[in-house]
Amino acid sequence: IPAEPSWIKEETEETEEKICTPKDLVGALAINFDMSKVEERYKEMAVENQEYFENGEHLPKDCEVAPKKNIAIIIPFRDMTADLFRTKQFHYFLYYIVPILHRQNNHFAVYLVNQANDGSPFNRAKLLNIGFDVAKDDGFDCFFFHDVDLVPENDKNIYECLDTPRHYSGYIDKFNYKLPYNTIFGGITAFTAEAFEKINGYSNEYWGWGGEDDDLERRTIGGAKYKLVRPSPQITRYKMIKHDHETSNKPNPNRVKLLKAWNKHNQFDGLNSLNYELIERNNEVFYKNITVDLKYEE
Ligand code: UDH
Ligand code: NGS
Repeated sequence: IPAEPSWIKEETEETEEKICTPKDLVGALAINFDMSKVEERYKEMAVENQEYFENGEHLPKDCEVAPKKNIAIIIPFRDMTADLFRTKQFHYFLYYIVPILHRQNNHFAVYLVNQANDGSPFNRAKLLNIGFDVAKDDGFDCFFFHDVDLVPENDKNIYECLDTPRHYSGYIDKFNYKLPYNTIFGGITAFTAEAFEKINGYSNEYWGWGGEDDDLERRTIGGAKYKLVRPSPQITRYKMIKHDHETSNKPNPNRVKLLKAWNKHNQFDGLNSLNYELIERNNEVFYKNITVDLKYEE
């Protein structure tokens, strides 16, 4: 049996009184992505925030974290761009999210789950299942499945898990802060471990762009009968870092067929069929860096 992580403490009467609460939230934030300034800004953020981190985890001070507030932010990732544009997006993401979540004052870690460059198509959903698997093993109990290019515009957009899973990124500048369609479930979702296991996680079978998020919606709403819940449209707004769609992530020609048959494979395709190889794992100051082989078979 692995040793309990040091931040898991027994509940006592004293700790109940010292539950962590957000500190100094400011509301709406000015977000802008000037790509020529990203590394400079990232360094500024690093100097100001590194003291709050240990082993790639943010630890709140002088309080106890409530259950479902040990938050793992799982980012599906592969950067095959010549100018390392996805990596720059990730640095902007950290530049904005770290101070926001520091003020929200919880225990959190960002997991950057890298798909090894072995010629396989990108598989966002499988990377997210793997991030869940690793982070749950590390003791986290609240999971944000989070695209790298979305940044909250308001720090009152509280990152936490309720019993019902929630779609966080319904209101994005790119879509004029309107839902492009009612059942959209892409971008960012938040699940407790119980809820994610109940739906068997994502399908592992979506190789290439599209459909895996709609499949997750079918499992969550159609299969497990959760209500489709989104936090406040006024507060939960996101800015997307603009970019071209990468040629290395072509639309998946099988996605519509797979999606139509979602309830024929959800029972045996997901967390319970997840196979992968962990190639490398390092704790950086602000995140946990994981590289995995997805075992792609043509
Ligand atoms: N991602 C990578 N590398 C890739 C592709 C995707 O890291 O090569 C990650 C990244 O976290 C990104 C997420 O997967 O935020 C989703 O990628 P996406 O390209 O599906 O979505 P995004 O919102 O772009 O970045 C939407 C482009 C619309 C393309 C329409 C195709 N018909
Ligand atoms: C749907 C895709 C989703 C995608 C959404 C928004 O059509 O995966 O568009 O895409 N579903 C299928 O292809 C079956 S976006 O405009 O953000 O690129 O998330």
